[in-house]
Amino acid sequence: ETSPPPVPRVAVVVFMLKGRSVLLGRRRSSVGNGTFALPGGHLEFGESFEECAAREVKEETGLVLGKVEFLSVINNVMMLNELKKCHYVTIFMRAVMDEDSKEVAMNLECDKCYGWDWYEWDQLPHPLFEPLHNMVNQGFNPFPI
Ligand code: 8DG
Ligand code: MG
Ligand code: MG
Repeated sequence: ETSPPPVPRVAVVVFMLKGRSVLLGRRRSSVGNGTFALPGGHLEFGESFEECAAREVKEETGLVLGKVEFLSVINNVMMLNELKKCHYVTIFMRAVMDEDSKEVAMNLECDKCYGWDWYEWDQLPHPLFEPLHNMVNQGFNPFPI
């Protein structure tokens, strides 16, 4: 009954790019269940954005990141239901994979994700996870050129 007051949290998510494709997974979560989202998660105490990006991608997909770059940040407040909101400051990073890399994204957290796959930027699946959907709709493009 006496839940602590809600606070904003920091999340780090990663645009994994390969050719013109991006890595997305269908969420298995009370937040955005069934929607397609980037790999990522909560910033831990003392971590850099780069460290958090590499850790979350490794934990969720097994992929090992090389160079990781900062891309953008959003302040994202989502209604969970009529009474409850969640608030994330989400840091978007980018990691470019070798286009002909044969490395496979494994679904290492089956309880949180239905599986990972590469999707062409021009043919993104839907529904996209709300914060990602909003960025794409505003014309955001994660590719270097
Ligand atoms: P953790 O326990 O591993 O730290 O967390 P997680 O279970 O991996 O958290 P998450 O839900 O995957 O990510 C944390 C929050 O980040 C999520 O609830 C909302 C915010 N977020 C966005 N956009 C995206 C996105 O595209 N993908 C992911 N995974 N999270 C996102 O704002
Ligand atoms: Mg995680
Ligand atoms: Mg996650």
